[in-house]
Amino acid sequence: ADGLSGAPAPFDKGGVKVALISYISAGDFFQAYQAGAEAQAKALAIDLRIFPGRQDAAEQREQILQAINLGVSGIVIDHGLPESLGDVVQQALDKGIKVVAFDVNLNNPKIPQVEQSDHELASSALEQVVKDNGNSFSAGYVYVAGFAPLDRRNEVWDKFKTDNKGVVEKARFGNVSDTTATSTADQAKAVLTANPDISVVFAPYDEFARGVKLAANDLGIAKKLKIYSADVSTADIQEITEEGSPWVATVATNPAVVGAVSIRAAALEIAGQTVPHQITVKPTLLTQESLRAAGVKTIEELAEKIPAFSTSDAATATWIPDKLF
Ligand code: SR1
Repeated sequence: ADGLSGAPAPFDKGGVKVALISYISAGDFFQAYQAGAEAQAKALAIDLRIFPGRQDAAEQREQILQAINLGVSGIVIDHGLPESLGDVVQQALDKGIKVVAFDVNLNNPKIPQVEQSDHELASSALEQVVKDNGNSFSAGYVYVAGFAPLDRRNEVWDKFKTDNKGVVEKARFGNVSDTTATSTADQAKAVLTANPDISVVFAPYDEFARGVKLAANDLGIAKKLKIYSADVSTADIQEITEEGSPWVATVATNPAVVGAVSIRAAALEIAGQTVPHQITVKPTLLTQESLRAAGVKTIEELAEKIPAFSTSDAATATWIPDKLF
C-alpha cells in the first residue's frame, strides 16, 4: 500500500485499517457523515472498513468484534447505545486498538468524544424561537430518549421551559428508525389534529422536522406553524426555502466535516499524538430568511459561503490533509 509522505508511522507506510461502525445509516445526516469520513480516510491513505448501522445494538456489538478480528488499528463508533457497547469496546482497547466515539457517551478517558456542541445548537435554535414567537406559546416537541445528542438538546429544552413559563409543551412524540421522517409524520398528524393551538414545534433532528413538515402540509396548517430543527442537507435546504414552508430555521454543522474530524481524531490516536478528550464541531444558525437571501441551494454552496461548512480546525495536524470539500 502507498503511504502518506511526511506522515508519522504507521501512516508513512500506508494500509492502516480503520473501522467506521455506525448505529444508524439511513438519512441525509448519516450518509453525509459517512461520505466525509471516507474522504478523510482516502486523504490519509487509510483502508476504511464501513459497517452499516441498522439501529440494532446486537449487530453493532458483533461488528465491533468483527473489526477487532480484522486487525484494525482504530475504530470510530458513530452513535449507539452505551450500555450495549462497554465490554466490546474494552476488548478493542485491551488489544491496543484506538477508539473514537461520535455522539455516544462511552465514558472512558481513553476514548475521545466527538460532538456538535449540542447545548449550543439547541440554545441557538431556541433563541430564534423566542425572536420569532416571543416566550408564550403552545409547543410540540419531538424527542426520543437514549441518543446522546438528543439527550443533550433535551437538557436545554427542559431548562428553556423552566425559564419561560409561558411556553407550554402540549405534546411530545418522535421515533428513530429506518423510516424516522414518515413515522414521525404519522405521529405529528395525530398530535397537531388533537392540539390545534400548537404554533411552534421544536424538532431538533432534520428527519423529525421533515416528518412534522409533511404532517403540517397534509393537514393544510403549514401557514400557522413554525418548525425549528437541527441539521442541514441539500434536501433540507430545499424544504426550508420552498414557498410557504413552515420549517423556518435549523442549527447545523456540515455532517461531512464531522465525519472527517472523527477520522482525523482516530488517525492522531493511532499515530500516538495528542487528542483532546472532548472534540467539538460548532454549529451555525441557518434561518429560512438567511438561506433565501443568500440564494443558497445546496450544502456545497453553503460551504462556499460559510467556512465552518467546508472545514474544522478540530483534530488537525500539519501532516493531515484537511481541505476535502
Ligand atoms: C438519532 S440522533 C440524530 C442526531 O445525531 C446527530 O447528532 C445529528 O445531528 C442528528 O440530529
